[in-house]
Amino acid sequence: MVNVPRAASSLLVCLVLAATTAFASPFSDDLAARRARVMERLGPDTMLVLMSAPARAYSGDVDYEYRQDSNLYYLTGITQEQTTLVLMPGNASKREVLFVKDRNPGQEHWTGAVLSRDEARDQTGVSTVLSASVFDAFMSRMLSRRPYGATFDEKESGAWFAALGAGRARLALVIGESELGAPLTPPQLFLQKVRDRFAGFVAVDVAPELATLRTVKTLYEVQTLTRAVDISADAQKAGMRAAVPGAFEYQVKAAIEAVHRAEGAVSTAYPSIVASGPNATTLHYPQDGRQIQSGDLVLVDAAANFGYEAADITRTYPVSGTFTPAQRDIYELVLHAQEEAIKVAKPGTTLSAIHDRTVAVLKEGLLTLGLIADATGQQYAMWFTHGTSHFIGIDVHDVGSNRDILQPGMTFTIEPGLYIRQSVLDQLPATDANRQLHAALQAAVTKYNNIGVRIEDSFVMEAGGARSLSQSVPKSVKDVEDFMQHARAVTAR
Ligand SMILES: [Mn+2]
Repeated sequence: MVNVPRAASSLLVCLVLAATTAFASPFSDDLAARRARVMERLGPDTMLVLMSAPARAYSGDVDYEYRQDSNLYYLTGITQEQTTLVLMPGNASKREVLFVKDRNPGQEHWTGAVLSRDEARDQTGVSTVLSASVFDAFMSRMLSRRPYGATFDEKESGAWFAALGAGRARLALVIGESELGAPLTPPQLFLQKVRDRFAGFVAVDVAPELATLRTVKTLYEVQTLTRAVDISADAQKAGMRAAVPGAFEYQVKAAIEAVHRAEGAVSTAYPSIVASGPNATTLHYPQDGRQIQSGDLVLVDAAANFGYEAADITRTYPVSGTFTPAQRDIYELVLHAQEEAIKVAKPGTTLSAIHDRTVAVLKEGLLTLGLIADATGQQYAMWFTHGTSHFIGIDVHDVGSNRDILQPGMTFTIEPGLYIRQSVLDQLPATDANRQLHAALQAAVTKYNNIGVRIEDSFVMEAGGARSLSQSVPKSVKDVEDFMQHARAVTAR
């Protein structure tokens, strides 16, 4: 709705200003606004250098599917390798410079089209696009206060040169943590090189700054994520239809991922989890070869990456159409915990507070079910073994901290779960207190053993509270059972 007049006015601008003007789109407008916010925060003494992710080998000379660095994608939308963005907020007019690899028709015959510099300019809204082959020369000039070409001279880049001369220049990179023994990342290698050769600047890690910006989503991002969640919701329902007794987990997974691709998703947002029966007690169950048995619960944690926004949805459902009483006890407790957590998810609170509320509800319920003997301590953590929430966005576990104050535009999950495994009791350290605990809980653990339930939705924070984007996937006991009974009837025909 908002996009229609913006696109129309961009078209007029392009027609009037002719071919030299980049063709703006709602996406490139949003990218330009993101870069403007970054530059405002960095200030005129800073130069930002953001590098693309390296390609990674899968087997021999075959690479994994390429995945762009999330921060570079956030500011450029470019999904090809050998891309570098340089922002110089102090420059007179050319404050954004993009370096892209050169086109090469011979290579493109093998591996597909590469963006021309004009295409890169149109997609990103960055007006100065140079060849990746001149990046080193450009940086050498800029870091030694010498002009580059006819454009980046004293008049254009004087503020940066002055900052370097005065020793107050800041070179901003995504530096991150560096573990001894771990290979250096491209920005770490770059920093090593320029530190040896040039002076007058300090290196600063820009990751926290970018994280602060990325946690509050733009309208464009929320719209894109909403589409990612819609696709994922359709896929979850396809999975529920496919999960009949006798089907293999991989068949359910295939049904889900077919919907992702058919509706235009780039990929899954993370490896799909289809865990039937006891496999549901493995949080990130990676296999998919078990044949689903009648009476099983199936836990499906699967969602799509659409336009580099990652949805995240989990549902757990009975393949025979009806929860057993024991399955239902656990399911209703997890669902109740999620409902109570959603009530406290308002602007001004934190993911940490949402987790605390979830834990309180789970403790109360676990005590009632006999799965813990004491609700005041940490016994609940035998069965609830992960956090309740994380931010979602370009990364499925997106940037941001559990202590960030939640505000409108933030997107996150609420995903309580319970996983009942006999081995947890059996592995308690052999103390007198634990022997008593084991005896007290054994009957309930026998009753609920091998039941794993997780319920997860994707939310956007709004002024009035958290709004679920994934509510179209059945979730109440009645809705799930209705859907499964109907889905099975349809399949049986
Ligand atoms: Mn999640």
